[in-house]
Amino acid sequence: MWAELAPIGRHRDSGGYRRYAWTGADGDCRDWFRAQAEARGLTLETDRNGNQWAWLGDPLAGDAVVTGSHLDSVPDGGAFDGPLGVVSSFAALDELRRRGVEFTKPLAITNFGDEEGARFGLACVGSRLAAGQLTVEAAHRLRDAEGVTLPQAMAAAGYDPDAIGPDPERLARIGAFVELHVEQGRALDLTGDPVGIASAIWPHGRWRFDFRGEANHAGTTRLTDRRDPMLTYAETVLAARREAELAGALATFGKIAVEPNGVNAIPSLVRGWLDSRAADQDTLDTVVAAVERAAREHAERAGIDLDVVRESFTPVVEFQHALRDELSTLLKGAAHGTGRPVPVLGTGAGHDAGILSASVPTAMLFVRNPTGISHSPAEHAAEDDCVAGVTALADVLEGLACR
Ligand code: HGY
Ligand code: MN
Ligand code: MN
Repeated sequence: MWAELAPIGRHRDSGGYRRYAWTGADGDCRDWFRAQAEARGLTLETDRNGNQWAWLGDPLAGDAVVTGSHLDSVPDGGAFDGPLGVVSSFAALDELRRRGVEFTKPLAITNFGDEEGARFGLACVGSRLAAGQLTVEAAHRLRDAEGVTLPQAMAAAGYDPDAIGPDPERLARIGAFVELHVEQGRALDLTGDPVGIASAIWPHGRWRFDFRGEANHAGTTRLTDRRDPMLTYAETVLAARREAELAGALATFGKIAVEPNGVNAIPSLVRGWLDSRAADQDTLDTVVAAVERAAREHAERAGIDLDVVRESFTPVVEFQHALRDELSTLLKGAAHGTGRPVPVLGTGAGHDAGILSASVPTAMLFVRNPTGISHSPAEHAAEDDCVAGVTALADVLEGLACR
């Protein structure tokens, strides 16, 4: 399965993945998902928002146990973020069939669309739409860097953008959603565990800073005559790092767009995107407010116009304690190579499970990432740890859905 998925959307020079929502690579990933579902005799459904569901048993029976993740990537992302959860879900089903278990509840494996928000800027579009956390109007307003809107992109991929919307009946039929995901930090590497259980997801968001100055000639405009937005942007990036350090939080300016983006032209506009995260909402609010204040002070002094727009936001997620503890119980003991309880850990990375936790009981399993590197072609997990993840997921699914 892994070998068939690996080449899809992989960039030949960077080795990273460019599987953006509703592009050809996304379509190829969806075709791969369909083939895996059909090869296992599962009934494939694509819901109104384009999320894929591979069912074993009657989807309408209710109290379903659902597992899965996403297949889309960040620009030049790694092979594991998302795909490890989907491949492990199919592999765990294969393992359960080998064990000869009898399912007492419907089981579904999912591929949630556009989890990374790499193309349209909003994270978890597929699961947010399903959970009613993104309005149809707001979704229709999303547009990519080329100005292509989400409806245009969906239609071009053969999906009906007017069909999207909340799916409460579908979510009401889910008894538990468990997402396996490669860890995007080094906690399990430090504790020496192949598998972990999620406790919480930090609150996090994305804010777009638009710095507007005055375009001019780089070779003839005196420094004192300039209104250069790049300087104000640079001051803001440094302020973000300072404020995050002060607060023990995280702040990243990882994406920038410059107009006109000419080597010999003073920019008229610099757009910078801030990704900020913190263990609690107050800290996050404090950091973002401090960064915006610093940006406005610098802009004021330099005669630069500034607009700040919050483009994506996810409040803190505390995974449901009963399900979290049930996973701990199901994974107790030497079955997972260490003989001690599987560690429970928080994360700063967002996931579909985090979005769905507002609607259904959800839990997450993490697989050790020896370097902690993610959102990079260097992202890696050892095969033994991935197998331990499949075994753990199979144990969890057996405990939740089988006699
Ligand atoms: O940004 C995140 O935390 C996730 O990878 N979407
Ligand atoms: Mn990711
Ligand atoms: Mn992910």
